[in-house]
Amino acid sequence: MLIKNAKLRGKQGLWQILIQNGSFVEIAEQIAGNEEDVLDAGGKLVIPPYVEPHIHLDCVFTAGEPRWNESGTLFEGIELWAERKKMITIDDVKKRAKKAIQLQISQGIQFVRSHVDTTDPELTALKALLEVKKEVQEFVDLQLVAFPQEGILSFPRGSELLEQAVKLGADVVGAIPHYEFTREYGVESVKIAVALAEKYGKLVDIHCDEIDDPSSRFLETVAAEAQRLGLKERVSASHTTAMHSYNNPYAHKLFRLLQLAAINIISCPTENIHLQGRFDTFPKRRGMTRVKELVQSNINVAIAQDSIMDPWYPLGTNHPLRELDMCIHVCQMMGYGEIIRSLDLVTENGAKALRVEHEYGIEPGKPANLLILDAEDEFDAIRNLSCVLYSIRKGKVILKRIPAQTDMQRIS
Ligand code: 17E
Ligand code: FE2
Repeated sequence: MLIKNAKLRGKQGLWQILIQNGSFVEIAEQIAGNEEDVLDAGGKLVIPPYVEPHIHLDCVFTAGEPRWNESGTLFEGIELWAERKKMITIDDVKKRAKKAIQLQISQGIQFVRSHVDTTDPELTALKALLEVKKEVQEFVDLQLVAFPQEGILSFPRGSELLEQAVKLGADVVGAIPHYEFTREYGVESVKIAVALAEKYGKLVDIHCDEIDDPSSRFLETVAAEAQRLGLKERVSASHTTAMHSYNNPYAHKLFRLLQLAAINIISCPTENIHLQGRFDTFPKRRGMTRVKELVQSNINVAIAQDSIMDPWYPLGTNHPLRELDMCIHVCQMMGYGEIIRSLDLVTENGAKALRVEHEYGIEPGKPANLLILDAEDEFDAIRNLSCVLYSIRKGKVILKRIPAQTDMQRIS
């Protein structure tokens, strides 16, 4: 296949992209021959697929079951999920997760990391999602995080279940230190998760400091463990919303450690603008991590949806540009260059966090995964929340969209 008239990020003019046997072969302004299988991008922006680095596929489409979260807090969400969790079956989880993955495909997402609750003696959700992972691999790469929603040390057999989940096939080990009964349990839980990942050669992704408590400082523990063991990008910290409430001198000190440790931060803009600040009167904190300052400090930040209609968040379309839109507004990343560069947060930075860079990017030799957006450039895409016209995976068109047409009279 030859894609013609493609705009590429950071490059002037229009480009041609040659794909053979599912891989990129050549990217040049003019490529001779190949007149048969031609796709005209029409001057639109071609980018690598979107990455969804943090979603809870076991919980999707359960909002309102058994009740809606009326307080809008993380804590009511966890209580409601504990009730809904008692009713899950393999079939129930698979159906809901596949519906969400279909939605992700429709948005141009091809790489997904999902957390899966392991605080269930049967590990039903994990067993279901391990099946789903195989069944959808033609369309998305799915990583699974063993995520102890109700704690490692604060839930009966929490640690044992976590290890069992890794043995069953989870790719990543999680923890939730800010939710453990005590600060000491929190610190210990991070150490357990990192040690487990080390033992089995897995990645780490910690739900970290998702609370408006300025004394929730588990990110320093995560980063210090990563630094001590030299794990770097193999470790991610998700949410880190307490950072919004840290005093600036402490944040300054923490940033040095984050730079040294070189871990990833995953922020969930719509989720946390909704869940945080719920115990404030006025002024209300925004409760998002410091994305702008992290990016300025060269720390890898990716942004994520987190929830689709679950006990924590009632909405969710998994449109990466909607998440990005929320992020650049809340974090005031609205300089022209900031807007242009921010597309990295839903593409390359996510690929780095998921450790899939070797198969990611429009470069000769890599799998031919790409999107054609209905946009001229990044600015246009972000301003208009542009849709995906084509999603191509390993050289195969897996999505083609014709945008809705509007007929209206012209003003003079
Ligand atoms: N679990 C959690 O601890 N935090 C969240 N934001 C979600 C699930 C969605
Ligand atoms: Fe989460």
